[in-house]
Amino acid sequence: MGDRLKIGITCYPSLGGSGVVATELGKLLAEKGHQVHFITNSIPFRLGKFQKNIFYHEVEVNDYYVFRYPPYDLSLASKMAQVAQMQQLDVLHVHYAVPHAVCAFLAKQMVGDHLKVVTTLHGTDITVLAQDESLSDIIRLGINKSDAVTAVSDDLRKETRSLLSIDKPIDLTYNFVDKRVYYPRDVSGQRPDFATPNERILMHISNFRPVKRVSDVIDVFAKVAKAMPAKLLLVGEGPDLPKVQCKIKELGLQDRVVFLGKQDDVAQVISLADILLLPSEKESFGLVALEAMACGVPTVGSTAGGIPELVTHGETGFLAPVGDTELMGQYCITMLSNPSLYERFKQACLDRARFQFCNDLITHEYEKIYYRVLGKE
Ligand code: GMT
Repeated sequence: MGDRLKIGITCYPSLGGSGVVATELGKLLAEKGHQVHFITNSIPFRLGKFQKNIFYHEVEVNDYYVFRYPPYDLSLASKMAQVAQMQQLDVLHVHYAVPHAVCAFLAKQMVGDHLKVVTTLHGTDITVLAQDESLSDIIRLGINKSDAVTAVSDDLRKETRSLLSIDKPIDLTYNFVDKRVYYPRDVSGQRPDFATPNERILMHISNFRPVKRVSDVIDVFAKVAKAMPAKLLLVGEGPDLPKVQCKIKELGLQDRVVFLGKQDDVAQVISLADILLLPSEKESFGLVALEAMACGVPTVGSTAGGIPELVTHGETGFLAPVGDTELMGQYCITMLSNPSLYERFKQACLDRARFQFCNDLITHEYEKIYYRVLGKE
């Protein structure tokens, strides 16, 4: 164990927790001396500045006129095989089963069995797509043909086994945050732009898809705003945004809610908040709650999916059943009206993020998996 490896990483490179985790992992592996080759259709948005040991190979789709639909999956599989051969990759680590695990399997068929495939399941690839019968067999194939499969929570592991009848062992490898980036930032210069000293700030960050239940965020906030001076900062954009805007207007909360749109420097933005709201219908992990936790911000949210594995109810936040906005609102009020309780939660957040979900720990877990599939334990 300890050899420098050549690792190919494929993920969805645009916004989304799986893309963030895959990119951050690649950067950390490169820092540890491994050679990392991103094989994606555009530069991963968090890749940032030039860094030694990191390479990017763009997947270009052949839009030949006979194709009704350009075959992205075949282009990706071919590119994976080409890069694996040219760069002599040891491992292809793909994030998201569809289509990445299947493309990696095809690449392995072209390159040979010495190329090992590790698939990380992130959530919607299983919780939504695997329920579609037209896709479940191919998702199962991708998983079964991977040399190792990891899931970002135990809940997702269980769901994968039951939905797809998978017997193969699945490693539990939680998501992580880089502690050099996620820590309580000094926001004393920015906070006055959003709230007066006596106002509390609640925040929600997501892609505003229905699964995030942003409408519940507004209901929770409305309850809190009745009890104390408060502001709600909404970060991100997505399909439910217009609906949410209407609801805010209907409830007469326009002066209390600020839309920040998409933001890159999440650690700085999250540090403005007193509480993060995450009332999702489904959430295999909830990376944003970890980002908040690492900045010392407790979460109030739902008990959906893997959230309870991340947020310890009564210690680093409070969780209620999906849709119970009354209880979530009450939890926020309890926390915000009791400064010593709030301080305890804040400290527990910092400790839990640092010790349980630290970048060093989780990067090492992935390295162990790579060495295991390569027989280099
Ligand atoms: O939640 C999303 O809408 C994005 C999605 C993704 O593919 O990036 O997030 C999934 O993966 C994240 C990283 O592992 C998890 O933190 C999210 O909980 C998971 N989303 C769902 O399960 C709905």
